[in-house]
Amino acid sequence: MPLNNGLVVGAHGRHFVVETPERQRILCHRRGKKGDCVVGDRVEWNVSGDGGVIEQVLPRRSLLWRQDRWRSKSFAANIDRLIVLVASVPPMSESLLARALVAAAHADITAHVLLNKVDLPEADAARQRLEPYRRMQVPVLEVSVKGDAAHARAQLLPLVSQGVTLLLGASGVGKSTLINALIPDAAAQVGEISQALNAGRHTTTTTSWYWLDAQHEAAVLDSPGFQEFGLLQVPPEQLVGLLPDIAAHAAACRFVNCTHRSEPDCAVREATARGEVSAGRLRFYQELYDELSQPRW
Ligand SMILES: Nc1nc2c(ncn2[C@@H]2O[C@H](COP(=O)(O)OP(=O)(O)OP(=O)(O)O)[C@@H](O)[C@H]2O)c(=O)[nH]1
Ligand SMILES: [Mg+2]
Ligand SMILES: [Zn+2]
Repeated sequence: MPLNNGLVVGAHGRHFVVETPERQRILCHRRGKKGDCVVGDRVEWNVSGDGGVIEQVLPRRSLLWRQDRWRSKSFAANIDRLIVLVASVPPMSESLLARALVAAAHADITAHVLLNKVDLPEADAARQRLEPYRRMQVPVLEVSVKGDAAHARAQLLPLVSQGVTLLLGASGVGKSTLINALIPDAAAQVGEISQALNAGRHTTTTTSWYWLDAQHEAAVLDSPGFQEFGLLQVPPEQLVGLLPDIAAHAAACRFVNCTHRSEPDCAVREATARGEVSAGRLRFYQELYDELSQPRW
């Protein structure tokens, strides 16, 4: 019997929602319990009972993932771009943003930064903290999805109207609110920050696939907020190459294998002293380099 093609649009533990070319959604499980299938995967599957079984995961053109100390987590496969959302409130974690950008660069995925909730007074502080990213040519957009949804749509639609876009960001920055603004019938659950207790908040718990158009050519993926972002998949010697602002100066260091910490005539530290590289970014690099250089397992 020939295998059917499909696209994984949902993953819930060992169960996967597979969309067929005819746009039917079939509940499938993965043959042999392999934990190797993620949202965005193209798969071959067979009918089994009232559902299906995924026989084969087809080769990916991209995979965004993180490697923490004890586990690895794949966000999505075959995405064309990443939008990292940050917000005026909750205050952005620069480390999470910087780490998501490193993971995207390592996976060869174009990344954009979106600052949300610019209606709040904390917007200026957030803007300032994004300055180093603007300077290193990371595209940074600003919106207030709740305050001005039409403006947010006008900013975002040209960017997301081709291919597959993954939204990533800490809990509460407004990913689901943005999905609802872009796709009126999405009905993504939005968390009310005014609720004091986390229990009962409508936080997103699995990555969800939303088609933008009737032709199913463009999609936006909502994802659960994250708190940590391990990058142990990145060999330390590759790190500088994934940080454009540091890499711009590294070639001028006296030593080719300079780690930009205490070596003499380090062009990266000199550029930092002149204010051309932000001190926070140099610190981020140095701490991450040490973390990635720890003996593994
Ligand atoms: N002031 C303000 N609040 C906003 C804006 N956009 C979203 N919010 C609010 O921020 C809160 C969190 O929004 P969500 O869309 O649920 O955030 P999320 O990123 O999906 O959060 P998780 O699903 O937990 O990862 C909600 O109370 C929204 O109403 C905005 O532009 N301005
Ligand atoms: Mg959400
Ligand atoms: Zn150096």
